[in-house]
Amino acid sequence: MAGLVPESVQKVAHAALGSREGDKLKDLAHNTKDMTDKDRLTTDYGVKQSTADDWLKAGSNDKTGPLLLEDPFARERIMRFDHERIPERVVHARGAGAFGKFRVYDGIDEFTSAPVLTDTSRETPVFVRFSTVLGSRGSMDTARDVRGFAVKFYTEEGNWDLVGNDIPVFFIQDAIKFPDVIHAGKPEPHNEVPQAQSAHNNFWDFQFNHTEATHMFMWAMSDRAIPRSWRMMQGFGVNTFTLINAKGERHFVKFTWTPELGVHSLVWDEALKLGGQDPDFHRKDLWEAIANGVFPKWKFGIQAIPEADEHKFDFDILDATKVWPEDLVPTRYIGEMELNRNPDEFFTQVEQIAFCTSHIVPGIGFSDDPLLQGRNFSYFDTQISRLGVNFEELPINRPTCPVMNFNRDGALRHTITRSTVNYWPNRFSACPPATAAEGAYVEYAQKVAGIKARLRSTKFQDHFSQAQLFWNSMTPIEKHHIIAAFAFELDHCEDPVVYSRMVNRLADIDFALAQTVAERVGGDVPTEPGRPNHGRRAPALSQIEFPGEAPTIKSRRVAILVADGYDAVAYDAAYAALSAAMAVPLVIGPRRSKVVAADGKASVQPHHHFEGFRSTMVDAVFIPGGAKAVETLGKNGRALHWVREAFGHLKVIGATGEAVGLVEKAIGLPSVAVSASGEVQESYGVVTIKELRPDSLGEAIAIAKGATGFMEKFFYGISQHRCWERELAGLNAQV
Ligand code: HDE
Repeated sequence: MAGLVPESVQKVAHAALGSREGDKLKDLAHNTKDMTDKDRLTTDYGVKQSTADDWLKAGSNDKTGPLLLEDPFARERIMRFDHERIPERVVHARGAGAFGKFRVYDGIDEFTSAPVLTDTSRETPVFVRFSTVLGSRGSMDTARDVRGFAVKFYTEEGNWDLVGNDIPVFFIQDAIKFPDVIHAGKPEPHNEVPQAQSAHNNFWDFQFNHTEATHMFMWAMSDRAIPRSWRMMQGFGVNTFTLINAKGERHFVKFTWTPELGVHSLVWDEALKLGGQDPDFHRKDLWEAIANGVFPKWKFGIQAIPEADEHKFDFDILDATKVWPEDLVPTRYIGEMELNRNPDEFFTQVEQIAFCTSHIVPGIGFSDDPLLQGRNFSYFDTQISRLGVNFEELPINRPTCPVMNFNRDGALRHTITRSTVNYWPNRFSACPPATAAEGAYVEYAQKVAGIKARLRSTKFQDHFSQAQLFWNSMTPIEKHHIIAAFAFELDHCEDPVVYSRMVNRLADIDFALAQTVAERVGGDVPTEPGRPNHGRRAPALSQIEFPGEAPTIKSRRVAILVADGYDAVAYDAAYAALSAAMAVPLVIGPRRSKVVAADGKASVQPHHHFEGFRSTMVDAVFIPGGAKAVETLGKNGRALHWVREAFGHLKVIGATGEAVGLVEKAIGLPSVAVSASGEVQESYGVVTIKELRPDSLGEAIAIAKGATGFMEKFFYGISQHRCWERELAGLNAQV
């Protein structure tokens, strides 16, 4: 039955079944049922039900009569419904995820004995969940927030959970502070306001009171906190882990994911609007890309430091508020992850997946990072209150390798272990511990010495150097965004103590930053720097300067605006070229019913109309000419707003023929040179031409800098994500 079982899901599932990637799918198949028209409605205990509509009553055809409590069908339905919810995650409640596979292409035997990182012939199934941190389960996807990036590798040696974020550092150094930082960020206790926002008194009060948070809040005010897509974010393990090789040597490591599509963000105004216009923007984006076969990919990288070099840096390498700058410890990319299958059911897969940082496999170890060690306790503990003590038995969580032990009972245990003994040692030698040769996890024999005290080593005390390094490494446009973010956030703090102190804190990072923000939010404008800026930079921290992959417009949404009388030739040419480049053309018209072209023959049924779908939901806009169409669009306030808003959000706009005048009218800026000349013209990301004909396209559209053709220039602009020159020139209309 078409539509009953999601088709996209099934296609990839079947393709994967013969591979190691398919091991998890095969495993899940034991618990997966397809609902079909052959099924008949039953109770949970298997008895067929004659109706789903009427509760058993004592009445007659003239009189309905009271409901009978005896009705087991009705009671089961209501009781099951009453208990449908489980506690949402105490943080990272809002999220979604997908299945995929991981493969290492540059095995790192010199660092680890873990086959998942050494065996290049292996494919490891994964499930990844992305999330925001502060909002509750129904909150908007585009809030300014850190994004979770949690990966469960179903390895042949057991599950490895790498529970990371899209920002490489964290607010606090010691896990004991976690309840404080989260309480301060979540809605305030007296009125449960605001939802999914850091823009409030308590959040910034905490930041001021914890100088260790300085580096992290700079990242949180940067564009990293408003990603365009989960597919366009980096992921970081944040904590320092260790790798142990076959010779028993240990390295400290940090793990990184880098997306194939580049690292890109929304602009703030857009993020705010999307929160209302499409609160599911990110989860739909991931679903749509996978359903369309444009599978998101990330390269997997490691930074490694030999154990002997632990103390050679001017920061503590176990401090989660510090990055390991790439000029000191370069990232080596060794593997790739692809997400290629949407979940079958949200609750049983995305909501019930349970990550534990304590889940590692032989060859991988922890470090004495005081945040990581606390996390290792917390995640396991929280799953017990969310899902119960048998959470590892849930289909999405259970490993694909054998599991056998003497853990027993507890709520909702459902593995039936046949044995007369449930302890070790036992007279049958049943289920003995494994030897190292059999693959047992053997702890690294780490020397431990010291006093028992509540301490933090001296190097943990430097809270500003890397905050300055981050600020110094930003491009002018990124700095501009950070200033605007502080101005927004502190404007939402009503308590003058909070915003004036914070403004002064900014002077510890950069004097000009502090002055500009103080002027905007009303704190006392600092008269001198809090501390000197060391002036060092690390360009890889900038997402604009970050070395990108080959430019691509794969999976980018491009709106084509039409009305009756549109130029069908230009439309067809653009639509075909966009589809060939694996972009997603979306036709937007004044209505969703048929729109007829200028030649009176061609027609199109728009995907959406101007009111229903907004410019915030696309990456670029194309408008084919056609005198009548352009006249109609020019009289439609919402259509004009579409163009003006897309321009304000720095999106590339392509227009041909009469549509060039429409763009001119909408943006009304003489400094953007717009003309419908025979030649291709480009001005601040507005690409125009008099006539777009298929023969002006050439065979394949090369997406490269310096391209000259109309479509080439338009595509290159889209591949660059946004036209930053427009913002730098102060041309983005405040929409
Ligand atoms: Fe978490 N974190 N965290 N966290 N975290 C949770 O576990 C915690 C931290 C991260 O998609 C909880 O299953 C402590 C850093 C992600 O299911 C909880 C500390 C990083 C997710 C918890 C941290 C993260 C969580 C709540 C300070 C980046 C979502 C629900 C020591 C490396 C995983 C749950 C998912 C979830 C505790 C700090 C990432 C309460 C105590 C640093 C991506 O156990």
